[in-house]
Order: sequence, then structure tokens, then C-alpha cells
Amino acid sequence: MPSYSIGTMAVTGIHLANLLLLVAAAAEHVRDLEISEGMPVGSRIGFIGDGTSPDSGPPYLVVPVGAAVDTDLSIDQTTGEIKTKVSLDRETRASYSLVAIPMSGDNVKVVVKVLDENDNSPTFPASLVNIEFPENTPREFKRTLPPARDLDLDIFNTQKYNIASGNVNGTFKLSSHRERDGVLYLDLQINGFLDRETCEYYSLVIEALDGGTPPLRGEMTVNITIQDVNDNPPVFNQSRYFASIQENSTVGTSILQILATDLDEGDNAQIVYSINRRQSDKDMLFRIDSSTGVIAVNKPLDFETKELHELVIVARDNGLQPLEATTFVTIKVIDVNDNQPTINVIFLSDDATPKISESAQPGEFVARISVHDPDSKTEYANVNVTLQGGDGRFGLTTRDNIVYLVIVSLPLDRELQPNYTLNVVATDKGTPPLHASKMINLLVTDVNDNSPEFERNIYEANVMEVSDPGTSVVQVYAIDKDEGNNSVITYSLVEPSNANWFQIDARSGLITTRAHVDCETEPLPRLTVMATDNGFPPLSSSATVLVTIHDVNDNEPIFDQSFYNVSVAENETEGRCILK
Ligand SMILES: *[C@@H]1O[C@H](CO)[C@@H](O)[C@H](O)[C@H]1NC(C)=O
Ligand SMILES: *[C@@H]1O[C@H](CO)[C@@H](O)[C@H](O)[C@H]1NC(C)=O
Ligand SMILES: *[C@@H]1O[C@H](CO)[C@@H](O)[C@H](O)[C@H]1NC(C)=O
Ligand SMILES: *[C@@H]1O[C@H](CO)[C@@H](O)[C@H](O)[C@H]1NC(C)=O
Ligand SMILES: *[C@@H]1O[C@H](CO)[C@@H](O)[C@H](O)[C@H]1NC(C)=O
Ligand SMILES: *[C@@H]1O[C@H](CO)[C@@H](O)[C@H](O)[C@H]1NC(C)=O
Ligand SMILES: *[C@@H]1O[C@H](CO)[C@@H](O)[C@H](O)[C@H]1NC(C)=O
Ligand SMILES: CC(=O)N[C@H]1CO[C@H](CO)[C@@H](O)[C@@H]1O
Ligand SMILES: CC(=O)N[C@H]1CO[C@H](CO)[C@@H](O)[C@@H]1O
Repeated sequence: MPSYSIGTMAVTGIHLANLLLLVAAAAEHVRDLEISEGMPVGSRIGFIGDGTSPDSGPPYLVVPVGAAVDTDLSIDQTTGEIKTKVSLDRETRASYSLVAIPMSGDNVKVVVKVLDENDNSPTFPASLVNIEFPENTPREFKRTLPPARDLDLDIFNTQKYNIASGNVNGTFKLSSHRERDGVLYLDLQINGFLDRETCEYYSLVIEALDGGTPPLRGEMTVNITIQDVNDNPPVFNQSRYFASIQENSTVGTSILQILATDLDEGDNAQIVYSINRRQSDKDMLFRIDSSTGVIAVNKPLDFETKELHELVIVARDNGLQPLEATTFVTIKVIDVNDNQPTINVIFLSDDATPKISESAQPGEFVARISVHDPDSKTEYANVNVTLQGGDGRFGLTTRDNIVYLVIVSLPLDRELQPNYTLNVVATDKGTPPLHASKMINLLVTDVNDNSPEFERNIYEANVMEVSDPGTSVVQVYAIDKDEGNNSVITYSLVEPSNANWFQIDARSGLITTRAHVDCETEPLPRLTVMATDNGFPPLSSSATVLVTIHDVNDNEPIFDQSFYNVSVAENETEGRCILK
């Protein structure tokens, strides 16, 4: 047997191995001791001998079997008392083993078991966890959270989790289960509906409790961000929109702005406006700014073509699966007085030319006038028609204020006034009113209402009895105020009393002798000339021609001598009578 040495410090590796062999061979008793962890330094654990009281047998030679016996325990080799050298921590070392070899008797194997105390709280690996859920995440969906760990055992380990705060409306709940490794695993579960538009952020404080009395506690903040899902369609701020625009507005003029909003966020809330051309505004008279919603004139407008435009406007968000909304925009085009009334005149003469017979009776129709006002929907309405000119001889009549008739109101006389200038004026009721006028040059046509008129009622003429046939006597002249054939005059002689002495040229009115006149038969012949026009029926008038026929001297003149011989001196003065 080797010599004893006190304590274990001197025991070398070789010696220890030998001792262990010795211990193993000699061990007979086992002494189990217990002490709670965390007891103050110097607390008695027990005695080697019988565990509770000092021994008589020692001193012992103590041989540590496990580690840390020397540093954590103090062993009185005389009394066999074992005390704590430090405050023991089960979580660091749960048991100590040593072999005590007495001077005599059996070896005692001592095992000191450190009993667990609730000296550790449940602890989460991180104090803040950020997680995200899409807003349409279904109920009961689970997300595993990092579990809290507690180094203590059994009841002193983590026993449950609670949501300590932040669980608005009970939106979340927790579930947990313990695995074989003793860890209480934690799941966050959705208990209600996630709607980012109602609440986009939750901050939950989750506590973990162990089973101590009182329980120890650890906590963790879970920062939950609700991610947007395109679950809201755009919404217009009005169900209908109305606007009006002047028809002469230039291209590009803004008419109105519409607005749609989307409760979602990001692209899901970004709105693109468009005009549904399949259902409206196929002619592309309007355009809309896709981002601002401003509707503007795209092409020139015309009230007369279309007065009311109904646009179907679509607002679509920019989500991956876009949602859209539709609204209606009514645009009224305001009439601007840009169209003159047009005047249509139809003349009621036989050949539809502007003329009226001078024989027309008051009330007789001259022309039909209709006025078209393109600015007005109803064709001829709202137009005031007046007639100017015509010296009051013409008037307007209408039964329906749509068609007007120009009528003769006073008798006409072409010979006084052969034509009239009439002015038809149409005025519409626009502001300012527009005028349209039309000049009519109305010709008064002739009627054979005037007889030819001789310059004189009585013509006087002289004719020598000896005159040859064909000698001019006198020229008569008549005029006719009518025109055309109505004024073409034919002259004639009424069957004369002295047959065949005179004749008249039908065109010129020149009266000539036709034969030898004889003073002794009729010294003062009286002729009646007729002037007849070419009208239908013809009119005529007459005049009288008084002719004087002169007698001729029958005796021839006789000279008193048949030969006259007279002598004249050469220096005779001029002018002196030389012969009679
Ligand atoms: C909680 O519920 C109330 C009543 O239903 C509701 O008005 C409120 O918006 C909810 N809050 C959250 C954050 O869900
Ligand atoms: C929660 O998370 C969001 C982003 O996920 C972050 O902006 C916010 O600051 C966090 N809150 C806290 C208290 O950490
Ligand atoms: C449209 O017409 C009105 C009335 O004639 C006029 O006052 C206005 O200046 C016009 N506008 C344009 C853009 O031509
Ligand atoms: C709707 O939005 C448009 C454009 O911003 C605005 O002019 C209009 O006044 C809004 N309508 C209502 C009822 O708020
Ligand atoms: C037409 O105009 C005339 C002259 O200006 C006026 O006296 C008359 O009252 C008007 N008629 C209508 C129907 O406006
Ligand atoms: C209208 O009559 C006048 C005389 O009153 C005449 O000078 C003019 O030439 C005539 N115009 C037409 C077109 O007949
Ligand atoms: C005038 O009379 C002649 C002969 O009678 C006839 O041929 C002509 O057509 C007439 N002219 C008119 C304008 O009536
Ligand atoms: C022709 C003729 O008889 N002539 C005469 C005219 O008179 C002179 C004189 O008196 C005569 O000498 C002419 O013979
Ligand atoms: C008139 C006149 O002078 N007669 C004269 C002509 O000539 C002769 C002769 O010379 C005169 O005697 C006339 O007197």
C-alpha cells in the first residue's frame, strides 16, 4: 500500500489512476447527499460517515471522481463534513462525486446531487421580432416564433405563453407544445381578420411564464406588419359627374377633374383613368389624363351634331390583379351662336324667277320664305322674319311662323316702277342675336294695260294737186308705255273717204300719196290714223290728219318781144339798168 497524503492536490495523474483502481476495487458503501442550488457559501451538505452526523472513523483520504469537487466543495477529512465552498448552481453542475477512503473499513462513494431551484426565468432569444402577414391571411394560420428557454427543470421550466399587450380586438392567439427536448415551442396564430386598411401594424408583447411560485417571466415584442393585398377597388368620390363646355372651346381645354381613391397602398392604390371607348365617345372627342383624371377636349365640338355626351370612365388600380370601378360623366355642349340662319326663297312665278305681274291683285303670292337656324334643334323656330323695302306694296304673312309668304299688298304698275328691291331679314333669338338677310330683285312684268298714244290728236298737212304718187304728206307718231310686244305699234288708216289717195307705213307712220289728188274732187280730205299695239288683246287709239290740196296756175308767161338788142357803154357804172 502506498503512503497516504492528505488532500488531493498532491495526487498526480499516475497516482490518481492507481487510486481509482484501488477505489473501484475497495468501494462498498454509497452515500447520496443532496443540497439545493444557490445555498450560501459554507452550507452543510452532509457527512461522509452516516450522512447526518460526524464520524468516528476518519480521517479519510478523499479522492474526487468527477470534476470541480475541490473548487466547489469543502470536505473536513476529520469529521467527514461536506460543505459548499461556493454557491452551487445546478445549471452549471448538477452533481459531484468523490470517494472517501478511511484509515480502516470500507471506502465510501459520495454523490452530492444539486437540487434544482427556480433561479432562471424563461428567456427569449431576441427581445424584438419583426414579422409580416399579408392582410388576406386565413384564420388559424400559424407562424412559429422563437420559443423562450428556461434552464430550470420541470415545473420551473417554461410553462406557458401569454399575449401581455397589443392584441387589439383579439386578432391573434398563441398556441404551444412541448417537444422531447423539453422546450415549450410557440406559435402565433391568427384569430380574426387581418385588414391592413383597418390596422396595418400590431406590436404584441408576449410573455413566457415558468411554474415557480411566483413564476418567473420573460418577454418578447413581436412587431407585426400587415402587408397590403389588392382587396379594395378604386372608389369615385361622386357617383355621377356633370359638366358643360362651350362648343367653341379649343382642343385641350380642361372640362372637369374626376377623382377615385383606393384604400390599398402602393401600386394597389395607384389609379389609372381611362375612357371606355367601347361604350362611349367612340369619336374620341374627349380625352382623360390617366393619372390626374382631368377630362379635356380632344377634338372640336359641335353643338349641332351632338349636344350631350355620356362618357364611361374607368378607374383601375395598378395591382397585380387590378380592380376597377366605373363612373359616368355627362358633358353638355353649350351652344354658341355660330350659325347664321339661312334663308330659302322660292319664287312662285311660272318659271321660278323673281317676278310678279303688274296685274297681280293684293293678296297674291310672290314668294315662299323659310328660315333654317342650324343652332336650334327644332328646325325653323325662334327666327323672326321681317321684310324691308317695296314701298309698302309687299307684305309677309305666315300661319305657323315657320313658312312665310311674300304677298302683294297694294296694286302694282310696271310703268311707274318696273322693279323692287326687297330685303328679307331673319333674326334669331341668340345672344347676341344674329341677322341674316337676303336681297330680292323683284321684276314687275308687263301687262298690256296702256294704249298707244299719238303725239297730237290732229295733224295738218298740205299737198299740191300736181304732186306725183309717193309724195310725203306727214309722219304721225304714237308711243306705248308698255314694253315688248305690248309697245310695238302698228299704224293704219281707217278706211278713207277718198279711196286710195293716201297710204301709211305701218311701222314708221309716214303718210304718202298713193295717187294724184284732185283739188276739184276734195280740197280738204280728213284722214283717221290708228295706232295698234301688239299686245294680246291689242289696244289701239286714233288721230286725225287734216290735208289741204292746193290748185295749180294754168296760163303760160309771154315776153313782149322775142329779141332784145341793147348796147352798153364800156365806162357805164355798175348797177345801172340797161334793159327792162
Ligand atoms: C376593433 O373592432 C372595432 C369594432 O368592431 C372596430 O371598429 C375597430 O376598427 C377594430 N380595430 C382594429 C384595429 O381592428
Ligand atoms: C416594426 O416593423 C416595421 C417594419 O417592419 C418598422 O418600420 C417599425 O419601426 C418596427 N417597430 C418597432 C417598434 O420596431
Ligand atoms: C366662344 O364664343 C364666345 C361667344 O361668341 C366668345 O365670347 C368666346 O371668346 C369664344 N371662345 C373661344 C375659345 O373662341
Ligand atoms: C370629387 O373630386 C373632384 C376632383 O378633385 C372635385 O372637383 C369634386 O369637388 C369632388 N367631389 C366631391 C363631392 O367632393
Ligand atoms: C320681330 O321683329 C319685329 C321688329 O323688330 C318686332 O316688332 C316683333 O315683335 C318681332 N317678333 C317676334 C316674334 O319676336
Ligand atoms: C329697276 O328699275 C330701274 C328704274 O326704276 C332701272 O334703272 C333698273 O335698271 C331696273 N333694274 C332691273 C334689274 O331691272
Ligand atoms: C312678239 O310678237 C311676235 C309676232 O307676233 C312674236 O313672234 C314674238 O314671240 C312676240 N314676243 C313676245 C316677247 O311675246
Ligand atoms: C343783130 C342786129 O340786128 N344787130 C344791130 C344792133 O344795132 C346796131 C346799131 O343800132 C346795129 O349796128 C346791129 O346790126
Ligand atoms: C358817164 C360818163 O363819164 N360818160 C363819159 C364817157 O366818155 C365820153 C367821151 O369822152 C364823155 O363825153 C362822157 O361824159
